[in-house]
Amino acid sequence: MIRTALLVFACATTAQAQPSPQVFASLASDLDADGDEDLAILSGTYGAQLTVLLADADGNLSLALQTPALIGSGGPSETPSLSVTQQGSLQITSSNYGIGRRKWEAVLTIAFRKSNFVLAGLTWSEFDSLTQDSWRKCDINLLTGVRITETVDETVRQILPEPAPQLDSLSEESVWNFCAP
Ligand SMILES: [Ca+2]
Repeated sequence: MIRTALLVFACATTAQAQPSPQVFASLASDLDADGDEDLAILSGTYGAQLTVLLADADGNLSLALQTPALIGSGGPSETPSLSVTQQGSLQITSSNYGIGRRKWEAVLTIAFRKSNFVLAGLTWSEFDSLTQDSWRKCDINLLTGVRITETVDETVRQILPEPAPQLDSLSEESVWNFCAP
């Protein structure tokens, strides 16, 4: 069932206009902790968007989430990836070490809370390859609101007022803004 769904999804996305969206990664795991294996797909062109299909007890998959692009799809040889944490949350990792001066890597942690998928955590690191000591790191727990940013000069701990945002309300820009200076 999951393999068939992935093939149908891949054919549907590659049939669209140029530049063709592609499937960057897919992963089968129980994402809503009901005991049935679900399917997550990361796809897009310049940005990676997340699709989640949840399985019922008979193994039938239904669309539970389809986000806008949440994060850049990175350098040409750096494919965004999906993984699952020990707690069962989904993680999207994307990076750009290949193009331009600004190098970056981001990890988005997505949790299932109160029947919704939310952005629960975000880590971001970046540096300018032509400027010494220009690195900057950001680590946010969006369930608690704690944001820690680090540079060569300082570490700053803040509390953000917003709760964990639902994923379909986000964009690449709004995800970045959580970590913006
Ligand atoms: Ca499940």
